[in-house]
Formats: sequence, structure tokens, C-alpha cells
Amino acid sequence: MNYFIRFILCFILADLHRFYCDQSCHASRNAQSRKNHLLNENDDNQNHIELKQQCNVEQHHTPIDYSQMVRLPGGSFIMGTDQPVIRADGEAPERSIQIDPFWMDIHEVSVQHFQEFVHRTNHITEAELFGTSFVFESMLSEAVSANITQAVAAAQWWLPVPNAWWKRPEGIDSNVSDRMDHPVVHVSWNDANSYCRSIGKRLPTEAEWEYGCRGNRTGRLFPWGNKEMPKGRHHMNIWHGTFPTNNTVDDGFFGTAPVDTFPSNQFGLKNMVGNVWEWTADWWSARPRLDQVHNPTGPNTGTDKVKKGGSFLCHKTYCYRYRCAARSFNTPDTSSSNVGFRCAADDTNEYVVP
Ligand SMILES: [Ca+2]
Ligand SMILES: [Ca+2]
Repeated sequence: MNYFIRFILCFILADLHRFYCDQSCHASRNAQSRKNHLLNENDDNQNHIELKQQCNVEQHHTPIDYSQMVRLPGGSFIMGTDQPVIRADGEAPERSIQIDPFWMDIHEVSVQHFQEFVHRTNHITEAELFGTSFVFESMLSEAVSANITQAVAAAQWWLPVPNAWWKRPEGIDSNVSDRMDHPVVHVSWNDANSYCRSIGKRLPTEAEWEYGCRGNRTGRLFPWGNKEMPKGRHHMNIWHGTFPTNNTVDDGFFGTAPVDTFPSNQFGLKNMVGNVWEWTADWWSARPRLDQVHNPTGPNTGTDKVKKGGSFLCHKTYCYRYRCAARSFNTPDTSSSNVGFRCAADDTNEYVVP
């Protein structure tokens, strides 16, 4: 199906978004098969990887570094919306939620910080184990595109790119030398969880993330209010122009932006919407649990994890998910060029004012 028809369907059939268009907003790994294949290639390799993965999940016990975090005061806030844009995602209903105080990273985790984690722990990401990761096709060089024969049936502009991983975001001929302050990408939920745990932190719950996004502004679309560009200023990195054929780069960024770009919200958090999607701790369900009103943690189990905030690939006519109430999902072993994360931490007596 060509882009024009897909675009029209997305625009008109908003409530069918999940069934038609949402399948193309992201690509998910369809099975453990390729990783299992890699793990079974030889026993020595398997033992080597398993040993390293044991190191990955080791919990860090030294004090948390709060220097790039903010303490959110908690309290009650309104989660979700009664005016859902993408109803099938479970954006509705509005409900009053109580959140305890907690800490959250000011920024999405940068390439620099993820590299330090890898050096410290020898972590091997799932993109490396699988041997491929998903990249939006217009990000690729002609040389890399020409060598890709496999396509994702339900997501035609997402390509499984060999050797795409956090250090080579667009495959073999790319690098991160000028993107050390950009958000790390090609990290699965499992990778993100390992990172946060290694420094004594954790992934935020969906409710914590949304509370942080809203920044004490009830019922607003974005962290700063309802206008996409207040006073004509860009506040986030999304797709400007015509998706997916023409990115006018009005906000200054074709791909990711440095994690400290754009104004902070009232909590001091940056890029909660746009730039990269952010993993949360919760399992996905399109029906939010309404029985959980105090520090909700979502379903007890599931097959996908919730991600929040949208990315540099989001456009209002397609994947209008750069809103605090919006939500989407991927399997916990999926990685792609537009998903990253930030960490949170419990509010304990450990923090000492410098
Ligand atoms: Ca942009
Ligand atoms: Ca973000």
C-alpha cells in the first residue's frame, strides 16, 4: 500500500489507528528465534554471553548519583484523558492517581552515559545479540539500504538493519562520535532495565512518567500546556513537514537532538515528549487498571512494555503520540532508532544536600 493511502487511512480512521497505522509506528521483534539461534551457534559463545548477562543484572549498591536528577514531590494528579486522540491505545479515562515522592533523571540517558555503563559492566545489548535492530528507512545510507532484503510486513518503513546498535545507529557506516550528548537508541527494555539497576536506579512506572511529563499542569496535552509551539518557539523534537516523505527539520533536528535541548517543564525535566520514546517499567494493556490509584504499576504480566512520549519521527497526522497521555508499546527485547529511556529512583533518606 502506498504512503498516500496509508496517510489518508490514518487521518480518517483515528479509532482504527491501532489496527491499521499503529502497526507501522514501530516494528517489534517477532520471536526469540534469532537470538536463540545466535546463542546456540556454539556453546563457548553461549557461555561467554550468559556470563556477561549475569554481570548485566547485578544491582549496584553504591550511593545513587542524584546530580542529574530532580526530586518530584508527588501527590495526586489526573492521569489519562477523557478526550483521547487514539482511543484504542487506552489513553482514556481520566483518573485521579496518588504518587509518592520520587526522583527522575532530568534527561534521556545519553550515549556518553550508556557507553560508560558498557565499559563498567561489559553489557551486551540485545541489538548486538540479535545482530539487527530497526531503523527508519530514510535514516539509512544508500549503501546500507541496498543490502537489506528483509522487510517488516506490518511496518514498511522500518527496516531490520544488520549491525545497527547503539554505537552504529544507522548500521555499519554510521557512528556516534558527534552524538555523545544525544539519547542512546537501539536499547531494548531489558537493556534499559539493566542500565538503571546498575546504578541503583530503576525505570519509572508509567504513572510516574506521566506525572513527570505533566509537571503539575492538569489536563494539558504537552508538558508546557496545550499549544504545540507557544510564542512560536519549538519545545520538542518531532517530525515537521509531510510524513513520511518530507521532513522540513523546522525544529533543527532530522534525527535525535542533544538531551539538554529545548526548555524544561515545571519539574525541570527535558524532552519528556519528542526526541526518543522512553521505556517505562509497566507491562502494556490497552485497558488501564482502574483499581490501582496509589503508585499504580500496571498489569501483573504481559507481552509488551509501555513506552511514552513519542519521538523525532512523530507527526500530528501520524503517530500523534507526543502528548503526556499518549502511550504505546513494544516487546521488551525490541530495539529501534527512536526508543531510549531515562531512570527514576525511590525517595529515600539516602540523599544528602551538597
Ligand atoms: Ca525534528
Ligand atoms: Ca523523550
